[in-house]
Amino acid sequence: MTDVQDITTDNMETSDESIAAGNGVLGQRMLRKEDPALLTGEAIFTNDMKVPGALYMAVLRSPHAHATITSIDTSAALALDGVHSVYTGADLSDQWAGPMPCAWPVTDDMKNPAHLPLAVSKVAYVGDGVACVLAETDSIAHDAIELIDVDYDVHPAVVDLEKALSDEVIIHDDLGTNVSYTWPLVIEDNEGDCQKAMDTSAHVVKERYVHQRLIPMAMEPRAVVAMPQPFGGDMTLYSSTQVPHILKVMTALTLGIPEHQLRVVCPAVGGGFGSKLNVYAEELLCVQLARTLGKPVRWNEERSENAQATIHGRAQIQDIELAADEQGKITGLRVRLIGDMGAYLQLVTPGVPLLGAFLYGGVYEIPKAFDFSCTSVFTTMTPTDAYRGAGRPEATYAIEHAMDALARKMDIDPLELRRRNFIQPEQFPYEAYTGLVYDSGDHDKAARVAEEMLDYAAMRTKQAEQNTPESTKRLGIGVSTYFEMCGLAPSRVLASLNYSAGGWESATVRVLPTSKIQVVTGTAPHGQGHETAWSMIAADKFGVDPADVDVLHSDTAIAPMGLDTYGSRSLPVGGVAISMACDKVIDKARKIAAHQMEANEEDLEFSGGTFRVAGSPDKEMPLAAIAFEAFTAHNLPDDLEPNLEMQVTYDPPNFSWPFGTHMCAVEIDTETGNVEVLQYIAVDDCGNKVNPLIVDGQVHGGVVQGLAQALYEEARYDEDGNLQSSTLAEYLVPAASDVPPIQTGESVTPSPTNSLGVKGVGEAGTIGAAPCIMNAVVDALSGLGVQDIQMPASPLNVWTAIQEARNNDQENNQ
Ligand code: MCN
Repeated sequence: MTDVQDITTDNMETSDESIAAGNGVLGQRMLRKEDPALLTGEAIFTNDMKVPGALYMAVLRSPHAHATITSIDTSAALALDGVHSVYTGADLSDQWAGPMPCAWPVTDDMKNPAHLPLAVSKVAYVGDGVACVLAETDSIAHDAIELIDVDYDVHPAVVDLEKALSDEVIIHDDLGTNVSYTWPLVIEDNEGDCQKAMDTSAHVVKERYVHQRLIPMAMEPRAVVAMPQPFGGDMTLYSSTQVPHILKVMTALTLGIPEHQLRVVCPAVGGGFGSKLNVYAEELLCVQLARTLGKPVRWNEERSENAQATIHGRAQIQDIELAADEQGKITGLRVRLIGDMGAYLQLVTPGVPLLGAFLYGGVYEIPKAFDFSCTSVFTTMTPTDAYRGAGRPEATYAIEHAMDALARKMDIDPLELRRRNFIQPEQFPYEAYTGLVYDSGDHDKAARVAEEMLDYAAMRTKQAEQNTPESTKRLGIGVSTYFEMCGLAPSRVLASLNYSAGGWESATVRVLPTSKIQVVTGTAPHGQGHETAWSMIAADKFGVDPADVDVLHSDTAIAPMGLDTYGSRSLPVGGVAISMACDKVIDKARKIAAHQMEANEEDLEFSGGTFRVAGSPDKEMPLAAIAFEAFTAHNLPDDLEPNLEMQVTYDPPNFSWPFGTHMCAVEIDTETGNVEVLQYIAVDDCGNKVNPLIVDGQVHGGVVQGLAQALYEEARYDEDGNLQSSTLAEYLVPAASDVPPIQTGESVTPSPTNSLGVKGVGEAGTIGAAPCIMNAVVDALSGLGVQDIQMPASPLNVWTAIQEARNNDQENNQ
């Protein structure tokens, strides 16, 4: 068990020694290679780039949530000194070969409104782009957009999901409805009748949960530089994106650019959390205007602009019914979801609720009496899309919060209720009620580790003593368990969900003539430490120091094939591809070594970077010598191509299924409503770990984002559709001082579906944390009659819930 806050340089130095020996690199807590440049300000981000002759773009955004543009006068902006040009949506409307891309048309009849990089006749949210200015400097461009005069005919905003469903105000006239789609998860051989379970089971809980909108708030807002290359039609797009490859394909399609003439590069990227898994209007505008003008065009997003113009996450209403027998064994589950798409469909907007659909059963043995459907609607707010976890934190919240409600109803311990329903280790691989197969799991083990770390029984005793009717400091204990679905693959399964891309990843591994190693990956890290982790995988395979491995990524000219980084896929798909490519290189090196040493390939052993002939200790050949032989090609086996380089494209046979248990203790001041998290324990089982230090960091960051949803963050809109939390003064991202100590516990259940035995971890913390904390909050207050609290459990929301419970109590006693 490791306390994240206990990680010292000392224990890393110990690890580094064993890494240097080239043995057992995997599993070491190696410091991240990429961090010195990031921490000392040496790393180059897109907006740091010096681009001589570039024009700066600023975008004029709609101040209205829903309006028809009746006229635009750009003359004053054009007259400003330093302004190069001004474009309205109408000026550019014939420049696009296609609309803004949506890659996930979840149903055949899904409604997708016309969406262009700049609105032409109507705007549908505050922040919708209306016109853009190109100028000599950023500040002139921003001054100029203030001078553009736009007349609007303002229509009512739609910020309430149920009102949106009523179609009282239609946002996109041509669609005739605000409903984008309804998607039911149809369970084949559905023997169990969900309604029958609800009608006949001993216990049924029926709950409504509302996931507030969240703003991803990556540390670096978005930035773009589009640079036409001299002497040719080629274009380089630099973007703070997490999907350079997807961006390249989609930009080529949307702008009609021959794909081979487009290169996408991500300089250092300061976080994304899903918000940079997209193709944005500003990327398309910069490329198109740079093409038209033959000059570089750049754009840098401001923080408040980021809050409005970059996608939001969550924003769902869940109605969940959970039925159980006398013993608490689940007998049926029904979920009705309303998803808020915002004004338009971005890249994967419609698919987000589907990603959760398969996880409403949590880690439990669920009968096929499962009934799910999701209806997604347009509103006049910023489009939503994938935000860390994308659908899976929402699903986990629903089942885990409902399990607590059921435990309260049955008056049994919530951990005990969970145990009665866990899928048992011997049942894996386990075909779930959805037809998907969970690869491996040991839920009781993860729960036991967390239970011991919190000293659950002692904490319950303390709670019973502390939570007297007079107490103003009430203790709450939170439990949540989860199954995650990540590393989304194989590609043909994604096809069955109508997803337009595949789930594979590509890797090239080459041993250079001087025996240094290059790994080329299709993943695109933006904070996950891939340079370190991928170096460790290759170093472990070749028996070298990770410092001798270089990882090349995030440039489509260098890593032409890839599907990038999201969905905690990079290790279980991209990392495994690297491992497989290393094996292929070693196989080739073996042929050269056998040829040179006049031995049989089968007699060669490879360890510590050297091939040895079994039984002849003096006959050996190091990788360095083989690499040079492969380079000179003077004496290679017949039919063997020179050079040591191999490529692999890996399409995994299944998703990867991480799981875990989180527990926490909170103390609530009933007089102020303040929630203090006293202790937080995260046991996240992601199979074998490449680098436990990175894993802890990922879990730590993820937990903070779940805690942020539970206690702090909320994108608030007024009824006219104005975002009221567009600065960091109003949108409460937790500060370091708000973060409790987070302890991570050890549980390792390897995945049987890949050779490294790994599962993803990038979203795990976020998935476990919000239900854990909210369960603790309700646990602390249920003795006062509080049934539930709307997230975020801010002091005001908590205090109000306590007062309401007291008032209800008084009314009932009258
Ligand atoms: N890892 C490991 N052993 C495991 C699992 C993972 O050592 N068993 C390491 C990997 O080698 C990798 C890191 O953990 O270095 C995360 O790997 P993985 O779970 O494959 O996730 P991805 O690299 O695909 O990252 C995506 C994931 C997502 S979906 C979001 S959102 C997210 C996240 O990662 N956004 C982040 N973590 C983030 N971290 C930072 N700093 N910034 C973001 O924007």
